[in-house]
Amino acid sequence: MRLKKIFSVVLAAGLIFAAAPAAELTAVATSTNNNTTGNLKNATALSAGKQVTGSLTESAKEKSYKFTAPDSGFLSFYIERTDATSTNQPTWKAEVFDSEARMISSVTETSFYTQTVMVQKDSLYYLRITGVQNAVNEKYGVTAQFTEYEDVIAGAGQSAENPVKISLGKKYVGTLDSASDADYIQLSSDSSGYVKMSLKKYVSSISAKADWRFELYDSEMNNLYTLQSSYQTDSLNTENLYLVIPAGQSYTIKISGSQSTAGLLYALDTAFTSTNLVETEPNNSFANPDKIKLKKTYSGALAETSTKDYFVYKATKTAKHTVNVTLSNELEKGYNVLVYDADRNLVISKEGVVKKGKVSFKAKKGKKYYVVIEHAASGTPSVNALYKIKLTSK
Ligand SMILES: [Ca+2]
Ligand SMILES: [Ca+2]
Repeated sequence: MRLKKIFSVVLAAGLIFAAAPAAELTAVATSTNNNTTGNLKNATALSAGKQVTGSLTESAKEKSYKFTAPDSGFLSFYIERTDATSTNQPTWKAEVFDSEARMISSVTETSFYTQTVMVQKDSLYYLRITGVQNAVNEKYGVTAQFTEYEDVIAGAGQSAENPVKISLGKKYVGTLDSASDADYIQLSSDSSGYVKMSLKKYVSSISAKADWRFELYDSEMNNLYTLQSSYQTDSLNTENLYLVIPAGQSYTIKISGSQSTAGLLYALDTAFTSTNLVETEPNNSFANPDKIKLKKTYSGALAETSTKDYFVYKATKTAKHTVNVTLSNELEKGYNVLVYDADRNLVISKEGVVKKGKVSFKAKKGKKYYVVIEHAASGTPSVNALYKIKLTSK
């Protein structure tokens, strides 16, 4: 029942977004007018899902409503003409304000949803209805459409310096208010492991194309990778993005969009798997390799930039050794696996491992060997995989 409700609300909102002229959806970030001293102060309280009817007159040209979120979730208002016998084509303007009377959105139509906003528990929102055309004495109905969601990414004033902190393993829903809006989301973990992320449209049946830009940064805001979801094979989903994280490190996700994504809900999922043996970036050259031991499995991921991972092994015996590499999912181009000796001479390499591969070499006891994982030479660097390496010997 609840799922059905979520679906219908979001679907209807999405259809309105798709159909309405773009200019009407432009969000206005701030308003210098202090609207709380005007009509908003006397706003009528709305309860979720319960329609309230009203009409405007010559003397009362606008009416205001307010809604207090009972929980975190997403909110839009629905306004419709309720007098079926009227032959007029009334149009109303509906403006949504936050508790500080800053305008969030403005839509002008006959029957319509306002732009969806993500809301936190106990936050207050105002709706102001003004007549635009043929609206005098026309009856309308107004409904606060509120859908609870346990983990909503909301909050004004997000920036790289002030990101929203999220917990790994939970699903989050967010939205970009306008073409210039961006969400900054910070994640970290007390234990080492890897994160499998996905960014999707929350309701994939909405036909509007999502072209979010997904960027991942380390704690010093070095860009690790950037994905434009519309360039992915499945343009509605950005899946299997892996990030290997050592304990205590934090990372920032930036989600930005365009006019077409304004008001669309996105779902961000960050599944976390705890594992002790992970690479530690930066490990991008012979100067800073990760030490590895025989018969242990290490997890790593390649970013778009800083594209190599170096590991070093000191042979415990003279024998044939094998580097086994397994990718979490099959890639088109894959990764190269290279082995160098202590003098940095290439010993052996295997190019373009797309799912599983291995290289063997003869190691001498006490000597150092480097194992390097890099993107296959040609094509777009693929960041949609986790790799595991394990060194074995005869
Ligand atoms: Ca790496
Ligand atoms: Ca690296």
